[in-house]
Amino acid sequence: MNFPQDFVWGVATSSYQIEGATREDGRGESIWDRFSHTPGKVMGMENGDVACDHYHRYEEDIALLKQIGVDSYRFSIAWPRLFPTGEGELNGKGLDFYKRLIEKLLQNGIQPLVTLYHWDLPQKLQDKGGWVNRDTAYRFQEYAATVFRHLGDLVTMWTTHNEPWCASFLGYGKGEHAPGIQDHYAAVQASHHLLLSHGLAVQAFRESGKNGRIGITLNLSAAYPATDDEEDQKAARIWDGYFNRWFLDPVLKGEYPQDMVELYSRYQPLDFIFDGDLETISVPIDFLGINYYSRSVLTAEDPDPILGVGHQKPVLPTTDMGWEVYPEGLYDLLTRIKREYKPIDLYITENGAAYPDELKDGEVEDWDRVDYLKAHFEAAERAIREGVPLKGYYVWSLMDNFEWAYGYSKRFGIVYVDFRTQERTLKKSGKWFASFLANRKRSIDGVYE
Ligand code: IFM
Repeated sequence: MNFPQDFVWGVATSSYQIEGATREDGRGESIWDRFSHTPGKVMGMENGDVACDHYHRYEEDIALLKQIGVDSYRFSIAWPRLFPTGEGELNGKGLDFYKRLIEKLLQNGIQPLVTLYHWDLPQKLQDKGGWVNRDTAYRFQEYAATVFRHLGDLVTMWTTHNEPWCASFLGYGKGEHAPGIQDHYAAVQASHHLLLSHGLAVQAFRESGKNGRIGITLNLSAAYPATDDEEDQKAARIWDGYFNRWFLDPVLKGEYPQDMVELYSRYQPLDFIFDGDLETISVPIDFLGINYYSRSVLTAEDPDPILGVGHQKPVLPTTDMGWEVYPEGLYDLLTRIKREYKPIDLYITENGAAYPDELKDGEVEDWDRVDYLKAHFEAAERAIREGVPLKGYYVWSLMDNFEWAYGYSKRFGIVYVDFRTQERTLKKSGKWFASFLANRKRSIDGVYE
């Protein structure tokens, strides 16, 4: 594979999924602490109290990053570590942890890509309505401005939010994620406030005067109709509106997709969208982060009550999440964004797969993950050859971790974690990625020429 010389390769994680130490050094409660400690919400009643104990083992984890040979590491900051109640006085000890982490990364020549929000909202803000409350967007802006002030000389790549679709529709609509609310209208409202807070944070970044680039990470799916039938095509269009365009359009075009506005307004008026909000949401960003895992195939059969669309059952091989392996979808998605939206640098901020890995005789033979990654790398390379401005690629995830409502039952890492001992073992996929990066480095350095 032939990627541009300045292409950025990395791996990604998030705070609640790996850090643990949820009650240490003044960290406040987050909605995921509350949710995971509520019976029936997470498989096996598991939680992130200890997770990968990264809070204490970050140096060991940076050594792993170094061993793999990545250029960059994407991680998130836990808002309640900095502001235990979401606002007010800064908790210096929380900030110090991220300073130590970032300094160590830089000493090792690894560039941090920092996500400001990967779902761990301070519980105290949820008590006031969370993302359904417009005020949360302004609290986020203050939190973001503080982070830029203190870390903005060390970090040059930022994303405001990770996957606002999950934070809103899984958290407030389906209730499968924290805070566990099941109300479609609340989810639409939450999505708007998340997007608004994104724009406000971008403004705060520009006002901070710090050098660097800022964007947002969206989880996007390639949506296809199950057949050529007009009704299936309509279903695919609606799903695309719900999952992709509802987030892409306001950020990149400054408008919500009209078909979805009409659909959602049938239930209740969208009167929480104020004049000027869309200008804020669409303030120019420097790049768009895309998380891609699988495709969605839509039918008019067996429709859900809100969108009126049904999903075709997987017909292709699936990962342990039940998600179809479909690298072509990544190519389709990247080329479609280039075609339909204004030119913008793209990064794949997450891509990877869960498989039921086993550690045997010190090895994890996860060849299915190697195949998955290789096929997706190839799809990305094809898109670049066709002119897509893709600038980097982050594998999800550095290590096995707390997979939200699935607890520790799904392993996404290229590093295996024994959650009883916290021992880390580089899987075959980690070794494959390391040699992919080493070969690339050798060829860039001209060793093969
Ligand atoms: O683990 C998650 C991550 O937190 C967000 N994107 C999808 C991953 C796999 O489900």
